[in-house]
Amino acid sequence: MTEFIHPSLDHLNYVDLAQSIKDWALELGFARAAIASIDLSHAEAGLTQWLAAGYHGEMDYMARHGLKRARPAELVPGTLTAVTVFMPYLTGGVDPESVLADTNKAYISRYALGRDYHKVLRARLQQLADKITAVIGEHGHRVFVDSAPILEVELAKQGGNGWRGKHSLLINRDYGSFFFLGELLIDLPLPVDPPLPKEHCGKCTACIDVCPTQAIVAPYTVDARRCISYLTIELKGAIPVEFRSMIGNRVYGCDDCQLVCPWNRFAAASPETDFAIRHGLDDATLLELFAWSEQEFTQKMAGSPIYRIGYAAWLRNLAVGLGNAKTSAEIIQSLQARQTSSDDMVREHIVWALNRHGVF
Ligand code: B12
Ligand code: SF4
Ligand code: SF4
Repeated sequence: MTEFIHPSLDHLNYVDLAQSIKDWALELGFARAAIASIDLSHAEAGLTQWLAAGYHGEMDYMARHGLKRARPAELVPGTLTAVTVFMPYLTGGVDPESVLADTNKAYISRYALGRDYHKVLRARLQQLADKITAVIGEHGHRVFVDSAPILEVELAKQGGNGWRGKHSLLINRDYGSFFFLGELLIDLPLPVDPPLPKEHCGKCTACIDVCPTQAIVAPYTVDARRCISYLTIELKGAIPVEFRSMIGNRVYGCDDCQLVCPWNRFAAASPETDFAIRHGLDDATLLELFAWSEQEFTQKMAGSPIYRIGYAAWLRNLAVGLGNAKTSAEIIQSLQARQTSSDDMVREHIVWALNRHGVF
């Protein structure tokens, strides 16, 4: 590894610095790091069309920054390049397919079984920025992890960390797609890595075909309003009735388009202890989670990405799952026990679920 101290940025050997940054990123636990050009002008038309079609639904923040999302230098003045990284999150646990197949179980997206990734990735990227500062001195930079303002997949693709699958997510030959992306926008003219010469989806359309709600409306284009991830995580109010039966037992996010992808067949487990499964969330039953009090939810989900949706949306999602489960006296009783819930939105989902079990 190249380690060096330069007294002034003018004399930097940027090629060595870029290599060192990538080495440090791997030492900090990222699986891959690349330097990406911040010219995303090719993505502007796609972004504009996506927003114009209303595919962002109620995610107003997606439209708020307009084309700045494709123009990092307008978002953070002085930005010249982006360090783009990813970190895998699978940590083993029960086979996802068996959980999806059991209507009594609650399927929670595999990224949300452990500690909130925003905190984990942001802290590591900040450590990377601090390391660069320690070596070259003060410089302009800003860390991004899943924040709405920038097109993260486009940046990762641009730096050659993978290609965009037809489900719209980034895929890497060696790691599949079960990873989080993060970036460091930086004011250094680092030599950029090229995008991959080609993508590797070929004629496959498995992700489009498997999507329970037909949310992938065209290759590379997701209508968020139909996506179970949006319906169970981003949407604050009632889940439109037309989607409830299609959601099945997916109570927080959805992984179907990634589970079916051939590139994920050999996805390796993440060594990150922060992503270790908490509270048996990989294999919990709908009934046990539905029985949690608000206090239990708050205590158990503290530090988890699930905390963000709040108790009402949690019960809403579980009620939909229970409505889709095989009818049993236990399920009907537990739904009835919560019918006095103070939240109108939750109550309406419970009534829907009871109706599905023939209770009117
Ligand atoms: C909003 C958002 C969502 C929305 C919308 C998803 C979407 N596909 O746009 C919802 C809530 C549905 C969602 C769901 C999920 N998300 Co999300 N999401 C984001 C977020 C914040 C912004 C994405 C965005 O800008 N969308 C808007 C559209 C315009 O962007 P786009 O898809 O890149 O659109 C381009 C293409 O459509 C392209 N295009 C249009 N037509 C054509 C045609 C061709 C031929 C080509 C090549 C391209 C093309 O042009 C557009 C502009 O570049 C990013 C983080 C970030 N800041 O980037 C995470 C992010 C994309 N999500 C992530 C994850 C993990 C998920 C889920 C897997 C979570 C889950 N398990 O439930 C699901 C997967 C659903 C899916 N198939 O996309 C990860 C993906 C990691 C990876 N491997 O790529 C990200 C990067 C977060 C992170 N930091 O790790 N997400
Ligand atoms: S996450 Fe689920 S609902 Fe969303 S696009 Fe993928 S398969 Fe469809
Ligand atoms: S399932 Fe097939 S089309 Fe979809 S991302 Fe994977 S390889 Fe590409």
